[in-house]
Amino acid sequence: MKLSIVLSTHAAQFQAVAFKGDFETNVAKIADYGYEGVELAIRDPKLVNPDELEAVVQRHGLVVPAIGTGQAWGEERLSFTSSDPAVRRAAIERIKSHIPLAARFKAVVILGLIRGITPAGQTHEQSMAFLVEALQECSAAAAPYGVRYALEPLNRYETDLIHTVADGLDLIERVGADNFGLLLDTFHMNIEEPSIEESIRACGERIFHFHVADSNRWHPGAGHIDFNSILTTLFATGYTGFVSGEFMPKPDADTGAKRAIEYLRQCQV
Ligand code: LER
Ligand code: MN
Repeated sequence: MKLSIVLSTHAAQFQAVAFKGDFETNVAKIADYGYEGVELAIRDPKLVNPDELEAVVQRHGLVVPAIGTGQAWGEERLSFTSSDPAVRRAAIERIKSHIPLAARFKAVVILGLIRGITPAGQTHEQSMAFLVEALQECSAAAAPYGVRYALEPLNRYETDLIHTVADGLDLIERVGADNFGLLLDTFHMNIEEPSIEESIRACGERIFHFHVADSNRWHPGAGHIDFNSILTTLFATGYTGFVSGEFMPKPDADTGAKRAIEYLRQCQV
């Protein structure tokens, strides 16, 4: 099992990012704890120096399996489903601007809250139409570079759009692009899926990335999710990607990161 953990390149408000602050210090710690990868949360690729980023990550022997984009919603309210065409355009351009960095790292680009939330006065149907259109444009732009997008079903308290694998599979059907799939996150699945294992099997080859947090969004092992069963099911689909820790810095970031790897390494998968 290849393990990574989420790290923000800049200070972020998102609570479930364990590591915030000095980038290289955190990369060094993550490598030291035994992780093989670091998932980077990047609000805007313009704000990072790709050569420096690559040098730091390589210096510590890590790879970048995925790039998170949600801070563009969290800090700037960019969204694929805004009723304002200028905001939708900015969101699409922002997401396309991740392509060169993702190609360099062979990383999947994560689409979480950039999908937005249906604004007052707009129908769900209209939001879905905007979403499909945006995803088709982004997927077509990324395909020549071998870059893939993974949309993450999120729980009902974060958005009204795409809560489950079933919703995600319908969306995949509508988007119709081979480089568009899903990111499954055990925290959200525990809230929304009737059976986490059944949904993993249903998603199969369209699982492009995988987040782990326990039921309370602490590190795996701190709640009641059955990771032995879930990870066994995940790898039985033929999944060869990373299992990436995205959990709250509880009791603190370092302890959470150490406990997560210790717990996941002893899972029988
Ligand atoms: C991001 O990966 C995530 O899981 C969401 O909860 C962000 O809002
Ligand atoms: Mn997640």
